[in-house]
Amino acid sequence: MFTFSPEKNSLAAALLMSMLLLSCAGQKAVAPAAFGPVPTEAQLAWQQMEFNAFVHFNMNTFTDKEWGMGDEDPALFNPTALDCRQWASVCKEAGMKGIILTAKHHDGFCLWPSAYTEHSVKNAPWKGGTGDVVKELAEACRESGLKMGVYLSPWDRNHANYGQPQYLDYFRNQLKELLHNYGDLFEVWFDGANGGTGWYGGANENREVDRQHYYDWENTFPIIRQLQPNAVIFSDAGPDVRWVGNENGFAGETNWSTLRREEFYPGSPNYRELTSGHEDGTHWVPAECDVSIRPGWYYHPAEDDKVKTLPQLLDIYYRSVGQNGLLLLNLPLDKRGLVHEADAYRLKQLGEAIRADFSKDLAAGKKATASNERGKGFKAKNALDADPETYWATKDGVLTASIEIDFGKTTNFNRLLLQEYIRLGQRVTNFRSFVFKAGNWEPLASGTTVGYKRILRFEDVQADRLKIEFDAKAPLCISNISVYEARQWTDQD
Ligand code: FUL
Repeated sequence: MFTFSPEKNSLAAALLMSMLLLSCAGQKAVAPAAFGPVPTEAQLAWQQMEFNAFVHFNMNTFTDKEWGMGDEDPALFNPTALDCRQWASVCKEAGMKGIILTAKHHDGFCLWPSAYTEHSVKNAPWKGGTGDVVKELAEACRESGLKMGVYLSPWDRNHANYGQPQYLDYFRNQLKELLHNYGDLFEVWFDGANGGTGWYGGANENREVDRQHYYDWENTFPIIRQLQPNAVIFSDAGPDVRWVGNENGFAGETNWSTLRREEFYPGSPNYRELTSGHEDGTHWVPAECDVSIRPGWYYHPAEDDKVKTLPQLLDIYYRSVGQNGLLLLNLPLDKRGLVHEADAYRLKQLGEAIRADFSKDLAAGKKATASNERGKGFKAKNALDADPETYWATKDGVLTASIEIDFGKTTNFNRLLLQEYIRLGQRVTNFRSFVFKAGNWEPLASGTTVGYKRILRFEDVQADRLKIEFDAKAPLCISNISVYEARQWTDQD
């Protein structure tokens, strides 16, 4: 039976109160609401790959051309030592995470034995017509833990029906073969070069197409969604991943992953806007920066001494991955069907340099204080842990805030790496960094957008405190701030 006792009751009240206080102290603040367009899981996984290989290997390799007319004899395709495992191992050593192969370029020659054309490896002397490069690459990628993607040129200078509606059935049938028969693909790549002169089954004429409407993309994309739901679709206009608007591998210093997507189509004339995206973009369409390790996309013996230098490649890395883009670095395979020794050597150097420069984060776990914190679960220290899923966030309405990092000792560094928690959208419009010297905060480096990743390069600086101020369009969500001491690399390294 319950009897009233004043002592017992006040004890219970005190207990209840302390439990309440404890649970309040332990309660995580509410996460910021998503802002604007946000990435899908497939787009996020793609962005986190950061650095992939493009492989141009096809009929052009054997004719020493960049674009074939479509009348090339399949008998010309005869690699003497094709080895997809060699490609995969070179790519792995370079730190790449996936390989996209030109399964069919503009000349229409197919690297797989398509049932819909005679213009393929099945009529080549290579392996007596039983070879399938796409299959061999799929196996090599699977073995080495790389992901695979395919480039299927919409423009086909071999096909008699190109330019007519019937060609679309052919194109979609080929797409289905690629999507069906080779396991998981991470990306499907559609080129913006479309229409013009070609062999076209012997017609040898000029065939212009209405780039915006001819391909009826709205009815092609669902085939990919259905057969490869985890793949992203690339073209000038996305829908998932956009071309960066140049073939130098450079994203804009201001680079929004958002785009007014409806204003573009593959081959649209306003492509220069793709370099920076649109701050007021309606869709999440991050930039992919494609560039070749040599002047050409295809292998030409005359370019054996024109492989980009290590400093050039590192510059490309900083202007793509370091500017909120993904780097798609092209390897023109040689007539043997191998990555040429000169390219393989440079890629090994590149992988070593990137690994060495980003091996030791000098800000990791250091003391961080922020001018504003949203509350428990969103503290400044989250930006200095190694966990990409935790982030420092500010309160609703706080759009400018700073974070101070105390290294605890004088530290030499020359790189600053910033990342936003992009699952909730892209928010930062400007940032400024400072180091504390002789009693003053001296300006260091500044920039505009951050997005998934932004890396700033500057001369060596020695400091024991670093401060970064951000302006954003919505509460800040900064998942990572890192500081590194990178080397000056040369080709001799
Ligand atoms: C261009 C093509 O015309 C080139 O041949 C190459 O494939 C490059 C990646 O895209 O638009």
